[in-house]
Amino acid sequence: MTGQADQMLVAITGRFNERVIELVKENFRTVMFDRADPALVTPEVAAQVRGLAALCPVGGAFIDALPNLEIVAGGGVGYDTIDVARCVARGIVITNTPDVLTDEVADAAVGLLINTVRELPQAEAFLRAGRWAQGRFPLTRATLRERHVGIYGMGRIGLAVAKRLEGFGLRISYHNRRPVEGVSYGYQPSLMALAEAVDTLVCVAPGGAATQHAINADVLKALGPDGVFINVGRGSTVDEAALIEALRDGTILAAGLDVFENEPHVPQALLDLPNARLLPHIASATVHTRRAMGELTFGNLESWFREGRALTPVPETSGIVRK
Ligand code: NAP
Ligand code: 8YV
Repeated sequence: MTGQADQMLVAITGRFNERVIELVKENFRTVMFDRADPALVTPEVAAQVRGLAALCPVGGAFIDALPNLEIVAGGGVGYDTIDVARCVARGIVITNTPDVLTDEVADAAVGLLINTVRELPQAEAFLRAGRWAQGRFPLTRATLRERHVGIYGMGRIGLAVAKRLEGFGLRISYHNRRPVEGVSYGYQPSLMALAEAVDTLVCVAPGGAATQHAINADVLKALGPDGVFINVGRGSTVDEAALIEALRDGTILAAGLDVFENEPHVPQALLDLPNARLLPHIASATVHTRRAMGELTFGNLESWFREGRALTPVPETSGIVRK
């Protein structure tokens, strides 16, 4: 970086991507925080921080503790855990990591769907427990055949999931706030209408106030007793208590979840359910893709301070330019 970088600090909050930490430390004067807690920021540091690599949730109080902050570079594509309203009000640009993780997350969504419907993890556990010699693994009740899949959030990842499932010969419909141009899958004007039309719901919608608990008891009931629910979007989008009830009483058949309301805490009631396949938020978690995400997170900081523009600003802050 140029001389101006010597006058400033880039803060890193959280640790979830080592590649970001490595690149930011190599290129900027850096200050690290285990969490985005304003009580950890001294006045001297606060005055110098102009960039932030957000590798954990960042609330408005932390943003307001940094009066000269210009950019918050988020480490993932979802940015529901960054206080967007505060950043917009302060003229701070937020960036995320679109595209570089799309295929990885779509692969994981399809894998989770197959595991949920075909019970492959249970079949492996049966074999490993030495039960095969005593008899065959029972036939699974569910099949992917003839399923109608509804995608809630037909964006970059939703489209990649749809393309994969189309290759499996499955019928696809979707719901977004607006129909996607040039997409031939059936559009439903509401999430409820989508749930009524399909038997398999894949959530790839962003978290945040607009989608909070959108997948509720009524939506789950509409999927029916052969219904399967897959979530690789955000845990906040689901009423988890309603989902537990629906899985417990057979309102739906099964669920596959990579995301939860209160991560990393997963309710015991979900852990106890045999018809729930549960993953610890790993849909993008390969060395290859986390490296690409890390390089884009850093690339945004580098481009902002070197060129005066971010590479991938989120839509809410795309009009903000460096003064
Ligand atoms: P994207 O391209 O922005 O797609 C999001 C889609 O959701 C858009 O089509 C959008 O369409 C729709 N949407 C947004 N708000 C909505 C609402 N209130 N009601 C209905 N539809 C809505 O984003 P992406 O790259 O595909 O990523 C999607 C999400 O996946 C991320 O935000 C993140 O939460 C999650 N994710 C999870 C993992 C994981 O590890 N599990 C990894 C990556 C991403 P409209 O604007 O037309 O409504
Ligand atoms: C990350 C994700 O694991 O990009 C996203 O939105 O959910 C995942 O790729 C997450 O951001 C890490 O906190």
